Amino acid sequence: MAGSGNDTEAGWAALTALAEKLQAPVWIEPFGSRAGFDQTHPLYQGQLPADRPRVRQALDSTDVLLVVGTAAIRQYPFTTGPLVPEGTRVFVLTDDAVQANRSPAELAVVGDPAALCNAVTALLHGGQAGRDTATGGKSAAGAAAEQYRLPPPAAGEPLRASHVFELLAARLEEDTILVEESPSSRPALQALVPARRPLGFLSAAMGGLGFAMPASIGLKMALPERPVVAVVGDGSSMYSIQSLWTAAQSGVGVVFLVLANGGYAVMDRLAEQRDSKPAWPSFPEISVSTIATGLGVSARRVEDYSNLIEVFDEVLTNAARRTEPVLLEIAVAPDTTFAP
Ligand SMILES: Cc1ncc(C[n+]2csc(CCOP(=O)(O)OP(=O)(O)O)c2C)c(N)n1
Repeated sequence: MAGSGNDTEAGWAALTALAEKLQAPVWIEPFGSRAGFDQTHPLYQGQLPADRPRVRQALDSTDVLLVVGTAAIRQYPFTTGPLVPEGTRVFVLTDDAVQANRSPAELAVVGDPAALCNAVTALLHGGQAGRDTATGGKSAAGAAAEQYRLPPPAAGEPLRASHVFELLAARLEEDTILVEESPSSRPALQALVPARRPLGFLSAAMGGLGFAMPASIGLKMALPERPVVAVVGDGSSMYSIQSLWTAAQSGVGVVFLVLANGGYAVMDRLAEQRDSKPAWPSFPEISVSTIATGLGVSARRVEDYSNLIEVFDEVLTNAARRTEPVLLEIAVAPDTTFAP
């Protein structure tokens, strides 16, 4: 399991070499802040689920879980029972002593994850290739992407987050930095839009809202040669919306995609899972594109699939070279399920 602490060129290379030598499946950690592994690699399995029963299911028949660059294993929300299947041995390599200390692992080694992976690879003898992956040779990442893929909406049907992500994935340049703050659709985003370079994915681990908009502006200022795309829920966008003014004033070419489902969908789903009615209102009247315009950022609202294709083709072509921010408020239907 690759963690955010492995998200360096050296970390990706070292873990790839180790995984390939073992022909071992590679997951990324639940709710990670960064990718830690090439999400288009054939051994990549997707994001490990965030609750224990599904972790045990995903790791069924796994003899050893090697955790690289994070703690074992972030969970949300809490469920009872063992973290891993009976008999699965857990080892951790991390440069963070706190992560090592809180990991229920047989052994945790503190040091640079890339150097530690390389040391493990050097200890292995050849001849391990040919082992089946955890899914019998079929990638769980491919299956997860399949689960979220949708046919285009029929006439009169609303857009869904998955439509947006599929169109996005087909257009993003390989070195794009994708900044995520779209709580209810994060699982679909992770399944459909793979990180292909270190720093290809960035998020506030565990979801404190208000990070993505200013973080994406700072990233584009620090790394102007890379395209920066922020995918933000309409509710989340309201936590630091004033940062758009800075992007406009300083000429920072971030592409902001605001998924406008008119409410706090993830909170609504969590309330339903506890058999209670949401105590907070929805907000279909909030117009993020109007607010953005008022803050000096060029903004449009998109409601239609073919219009979205046109606008994406225009806005995402040569996104690296943008010197002005742009915001697209994309109307989507709220997701009706949530299982991170
Ligand atoms: C600072 C902060 N306040 C409140 C929350 C609780 N919270 C988590 S998700 C969420 C709603 C996010 O809404 P939106 O961005 O529209 O995404 P959706 O759930 O609709 O996908 C809230 C209020 C939080 N995580 N951080």
